[in-house]
Amino acid sequence: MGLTLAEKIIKNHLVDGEMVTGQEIALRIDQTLTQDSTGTMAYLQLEAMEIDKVRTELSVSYVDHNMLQTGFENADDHLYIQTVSKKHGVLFSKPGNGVCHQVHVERYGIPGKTLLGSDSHTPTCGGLGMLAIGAGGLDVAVAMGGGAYWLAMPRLIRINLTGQLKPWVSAKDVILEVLRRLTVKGGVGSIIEYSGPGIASLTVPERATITNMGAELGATTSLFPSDENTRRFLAAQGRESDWQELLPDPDASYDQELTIDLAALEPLVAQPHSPDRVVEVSELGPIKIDQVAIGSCTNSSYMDMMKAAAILRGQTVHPDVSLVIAPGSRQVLNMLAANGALADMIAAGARILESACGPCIGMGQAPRTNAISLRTINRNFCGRSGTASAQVYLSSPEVAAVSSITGVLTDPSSFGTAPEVSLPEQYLVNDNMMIPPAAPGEEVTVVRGPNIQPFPISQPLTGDVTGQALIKLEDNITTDHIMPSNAKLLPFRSNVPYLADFCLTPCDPEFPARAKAAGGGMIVAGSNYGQGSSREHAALAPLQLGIRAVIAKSFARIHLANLLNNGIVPLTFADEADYEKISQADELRIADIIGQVEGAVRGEPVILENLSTKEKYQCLLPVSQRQAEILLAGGLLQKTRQGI
Ligand code: MIC
Ligand code: SF4
Repeated sequence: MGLTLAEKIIKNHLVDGEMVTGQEIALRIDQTLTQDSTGTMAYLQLEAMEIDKVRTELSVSYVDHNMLQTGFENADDHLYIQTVSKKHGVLFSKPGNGVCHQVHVERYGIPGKTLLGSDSHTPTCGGLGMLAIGAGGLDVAVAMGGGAYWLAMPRLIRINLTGQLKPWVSAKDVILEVLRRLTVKGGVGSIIEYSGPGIASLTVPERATITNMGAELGATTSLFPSDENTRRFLAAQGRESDWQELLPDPDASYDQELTIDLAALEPLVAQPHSPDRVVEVSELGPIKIDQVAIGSCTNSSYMDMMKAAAILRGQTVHPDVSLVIAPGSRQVLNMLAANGALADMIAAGARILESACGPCIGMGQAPRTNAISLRTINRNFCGRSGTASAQVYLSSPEVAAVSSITGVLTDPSSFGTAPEVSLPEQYLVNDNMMIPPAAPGEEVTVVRGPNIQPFPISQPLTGDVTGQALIKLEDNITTDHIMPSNAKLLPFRSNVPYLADFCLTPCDPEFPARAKAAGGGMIVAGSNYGQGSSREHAALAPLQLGIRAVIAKSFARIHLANLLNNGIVPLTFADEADYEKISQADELRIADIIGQVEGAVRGEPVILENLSTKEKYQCLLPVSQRQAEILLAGGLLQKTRQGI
């Protein structure tokens, strides 16, 4: 039988295991990327593992998240990352050069290669036919050191695209439709491959919008074939030599298939506070809007920006709307400046932000109390904008730009002729904000500011694991709940002790104090616990507070790996009904952790005792021998130090 696209790339990079769904496989990683908000931790871990020089084909370190320099912290971290990158052989992208995923698609992604990034939206490069996976910083640090990346062989989902998008409907609507159908849990444990006649009409930047938001489906990654459109894009970036054709075999088989008729799609919008609460714009009607934000790694390409500029040309932003625009990269910004499109945006009354994540991660532009904010970003989790009471809607740049003029949520098809923007023949290439690593023999001093504090390292697990159920949480808790990120907290990503005082506070402001008073304990959660970001801080902050185990109905992939990598026991209920039987403050015990983890490797259940109710629950810990050793050692760093 033929191979799917993902299977072809996996087969070429397989260093251990077999391509059997659910079995652990190890992949050779060709490229890595880090960004600053997860990067400081990744490089501290790289240093702790005593890795001298990276052993990948290419490792790039971006600064794009922690860009507001309201104190010394972010600037200190930038300098740490720049110097540590230089020392260890990592290419450094200066602040202002752009959002990591946008720049990586433009300048470095290569069809058929593997990319591991310390950011959940790393699959953006899947738009180029690259197997691009998001992971925690520690996994990326291991990959930088030449180590393989381990994961359970995903299921394969094929999304067959037919037809062609109507005017005013764009790539964002395609992925919002997928989210509407599959939900934020629908991609967990899966790789999504796009195919069918419809893909011929989608350029690489449009495909990248779609693969980017595969992260919101919980997918391991998403992929488009590498075809003539890919060649054209790479040629326009002056990188045609990076192109190779890469298509699935015609007789490849998939675990699940669905078809989307592009011609049948209408402009869509995701309602607060989840990216899968998708409805047609026309269904919601003219909701009054306070803020519009166009940008983020989902929708900040040159083509997206040109569409927004064309809509804004000769218009005026509604008096009650604040329109903020963050072009995704310096390449995009420079091209908009050169061709006059930037002037059209400015003339219409847009507030132009630097090329960075910005509002997407609450780094500035927090909207007013109770605001309605319409954004082209990928996540509308509660509080992520920096304003707890704000209601964030997600849409395409077309819907966002038109609505910024009308002042209300507007189906753009009522706005006249849709702008036609095609892929440029030639992008403006200027890599002078990329700082190369040190030449052989060149001395580099790594500069560490006072904001960099030691991070917690878990101890080997022995005896019984005991503790109170410190909090009981519902389904779909995001990493933005576990470790909130905004302009006030992001500067402390290299200071876990400080961050820990904010852990889970959106769910319960008393949680950190309670955890500290109890000397640590356990977390009980619903399904899809830890969806969203790759931030390892969502494991490190609980670790700092003494959390020893998380018992959930199910976990999101990256967060599960982050818990294991940090020696926190992640259990799922064998019978979800047992979730109801645990109350906050119940005393819990996992007796004989070593014996039970070893049993789990053989497929035996782990018994969780509720000492308060005298009940026992069967739980699952789906770990391989390798993962069991990591967990028992107290995490991957400990295990790596012991030498695996
Ligand atoms: C996000 O979009 O949530 C982030 C901020 O890019 C995160 C990384 C982080 O928390 O630093 C992600 O997606 O992994
Ligand atoms: Fe940055 Fe937002 Fe993309 Fe995360 S989702 S990388 S914060 S632009």
